[in-house]
Amino acid sequence: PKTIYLKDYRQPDYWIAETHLTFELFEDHALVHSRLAVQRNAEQGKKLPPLVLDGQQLQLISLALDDVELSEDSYQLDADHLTLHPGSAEFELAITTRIEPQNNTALEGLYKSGGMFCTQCEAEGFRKITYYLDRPDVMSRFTTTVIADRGDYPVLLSNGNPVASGEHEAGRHWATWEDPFPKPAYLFALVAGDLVLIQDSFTTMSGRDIDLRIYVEPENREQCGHAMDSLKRSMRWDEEVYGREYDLDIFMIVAVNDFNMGAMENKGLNIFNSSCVLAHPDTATDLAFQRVESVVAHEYFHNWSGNRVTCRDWFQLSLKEGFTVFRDSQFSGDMNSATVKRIEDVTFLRANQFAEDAGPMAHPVRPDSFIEIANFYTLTVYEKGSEVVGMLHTLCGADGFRKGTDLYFERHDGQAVTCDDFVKALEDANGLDLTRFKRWYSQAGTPRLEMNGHWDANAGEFRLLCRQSCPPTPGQTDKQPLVIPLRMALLDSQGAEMSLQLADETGSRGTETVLAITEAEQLFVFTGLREEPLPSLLRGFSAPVKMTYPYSRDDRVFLAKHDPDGFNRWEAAQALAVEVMQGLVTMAQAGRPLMLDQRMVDVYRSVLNNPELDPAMVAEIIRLPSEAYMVELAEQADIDAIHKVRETLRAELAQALHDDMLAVWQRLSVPQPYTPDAASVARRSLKNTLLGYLMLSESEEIVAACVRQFIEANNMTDRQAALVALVNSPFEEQKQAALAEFARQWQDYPLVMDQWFSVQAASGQPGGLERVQALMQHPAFNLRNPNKVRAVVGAFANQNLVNFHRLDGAGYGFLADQIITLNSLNPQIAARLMTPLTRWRKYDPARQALMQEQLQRIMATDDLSADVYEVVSKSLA
Ligand code: BAL
Ligand code: ZN
Repeated sequence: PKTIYLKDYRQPDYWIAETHLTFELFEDHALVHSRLAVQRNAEQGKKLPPLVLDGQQLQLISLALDDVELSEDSYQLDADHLTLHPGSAEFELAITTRIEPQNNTALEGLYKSGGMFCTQCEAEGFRKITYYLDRPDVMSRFTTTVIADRGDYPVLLSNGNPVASGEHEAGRHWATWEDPFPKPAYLFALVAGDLVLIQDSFTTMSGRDIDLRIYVEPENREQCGHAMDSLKRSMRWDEEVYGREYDLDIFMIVAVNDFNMGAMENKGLNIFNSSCVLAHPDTATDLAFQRVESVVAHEYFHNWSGNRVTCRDWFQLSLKEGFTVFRDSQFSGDMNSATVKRIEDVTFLRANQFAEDAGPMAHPVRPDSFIEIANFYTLTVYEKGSEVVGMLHTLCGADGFRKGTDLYFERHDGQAVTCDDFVKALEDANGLDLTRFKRWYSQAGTPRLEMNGHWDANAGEFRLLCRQSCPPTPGQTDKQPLVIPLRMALLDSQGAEMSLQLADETGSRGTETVLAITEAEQLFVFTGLREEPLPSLLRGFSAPVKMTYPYSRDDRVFLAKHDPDGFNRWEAAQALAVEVMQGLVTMAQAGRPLMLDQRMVDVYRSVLNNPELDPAMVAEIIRLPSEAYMVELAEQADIDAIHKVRETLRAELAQALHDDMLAVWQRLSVPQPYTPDAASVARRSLKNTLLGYLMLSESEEIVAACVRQFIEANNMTDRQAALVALVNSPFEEQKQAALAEFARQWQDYPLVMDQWFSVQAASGQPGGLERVQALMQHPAFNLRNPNKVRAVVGAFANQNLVNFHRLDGAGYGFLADQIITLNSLNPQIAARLMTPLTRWRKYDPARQALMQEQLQRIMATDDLSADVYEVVSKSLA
């Protein structure tokens, strides 16, 4: 496989002004007729170069240039391209290809999911439909006609507005769609199926009525209300916060069961993994509801940040993804609790993206090279990309950021642009120079920010010394200083924020400020202080860095109780827990008894008994750092010790805080009618977090209450939380009864069964691998369905660390087996499953050797896909 470099980017030789597609869909094949209006790209010179179209796994049926059929000796075909030699600068190309959607298990291009036809073209799926210039800078006006059997496929959809439809002979019918907005092929979509429609409408800020439609299989009709509501709120929010109005007359979402990603923002026709659309209180947890809300918002927001303004090339993927993740995070924060949302995002980033940034697949937010672009839909491009946009928002301020995005959308509407263009718009709108800041786009690795403070009582000065560095990453050894926005305050001995006056400035900065750290080493001197302050640093996690400051444990306790900033109160409690757990890991490794630091009990008790705190915040604060995060923080991770320490600490906390936890839990457990509002979600979150702790007491009353909650719950959040608690308990009889009852009740609901699978696959109870192997034999399991693979294999390898990393290496062998099988079925999913094996350097020599052995076994597999090859070869490099 070939490496593609950003530095080699050049404009295409030809443009495609218009694309007319006709799909004839049959059960055993599809015919795709395309008519392309092609023009020479004048900027590339006058000479006529060959036209090289992308195409893979296609059978070429016919090819005509300006209505003249081309003979086989006038063009060249290879596995990836069709090359022909135009005689003029402007011409029409007519191509017919034959494909077999029913055999497409990779779920890229046109494929069948259950009884419906659907597409996934990002990044490079369109070339599996027809020969085309399949690159995001080629934007074309599409007209699409779909022809299929009316009985089996009454609904025929594509991008844009419906313009005509009719009947053909033999029970077939057709529909034509016209998309007035030029778009790259990756935004093309088609759906044909027997679907029901949930319809609503939205009046835009300029008074246009938009027809909103969600299409699902008939049995899911009742599960679309939340997605529709989320869509309408997203549309309003984008108008209010970004001034962005929807453009077509119709906006459609289709739910599909077999889908590699969460969802796809095709113009006017979003195609969703059903897990990101369907939500009903009986079948979906609060977490699932939140995911639906954020994914619906994300895909909708892409209409501007992605579709109206798209990417010049795939190296710029974060231009649309980082920005859109930032926008959906802002939206979720506005809809719920902004602080809790930030805590969730930071927790996820630190446990997962930081690990990616420290591993063999580390790459900049704007990668320099790739072998397979599908491998770069990563946490770095998405989540770190969003952090980079968030820092720009911090540096410009909310108003300045809005001015910048207004300019960006105005300047680049209808264009395919770069991350530099995005930053330039922010610079121009705000009169800023962000040259140094842009290193965030080109430099991989998680920066370290070492902070130190010095109090000069005589001068009333507090000196804050910042030192930044960044560890080497593959292909990048020399790192440059970045611009790091540090949101901070200084607290007095009562926890109140002090007035901030920098020695080299005249005006005061109020009581909270953002320091721009731009140098490898930088000193900030705060003056006019009447007492020694305790700094509250990196509030809201204002930069994606690993920050250290020599806080004592007592400092952390103080901050956890008194910092006026909610995020940093949580952060202090987390940091305290991390420090305590790291200490306990050392004790466990030395075979010493594990002694609990009473200060943790003290913090948790004060939080539990603080009636002012949002219950969702309490739940976040008393949740111990995950095993994955502890692994990420460790130089060499001892997963057995980490697991033991975390479980022991949870049990000790449950015991020490039993009465407090029980009192709060009982108060929250009073039966109430189900409501989905944020306050109720917060209460359920805390109640179920406490149930998890209380179950550790192994008291029969609690177990009985847990079983009761499982049986009597009026919503899936409570039912599933009870199931999780039982599955992770030693109460075998109750556990098996609950699992059997759950499966009996929900066997016909694939998404609910996904939960049933993942609860078991992720359980750290002994025998995890055998459990997972048995689950794969269950009739509801299907290796061809990505959701099932994620629920069983993914949950086991990513969340069940203690079982996955068992010392005999059987967990690694199992994962490698699945990757090898999936390599030929669905390379994208196979490559995604590689992640846990890429982290082999984190573990002890024995495990390292076992993981490498499996990587080598994968590497030696015949017909390795480019997707898997890239990850495995980089992991072994
Ligand atoms: N563009 C791929 C799916 C998403 O990020 O929205
Ligand atoms: Zn996206």
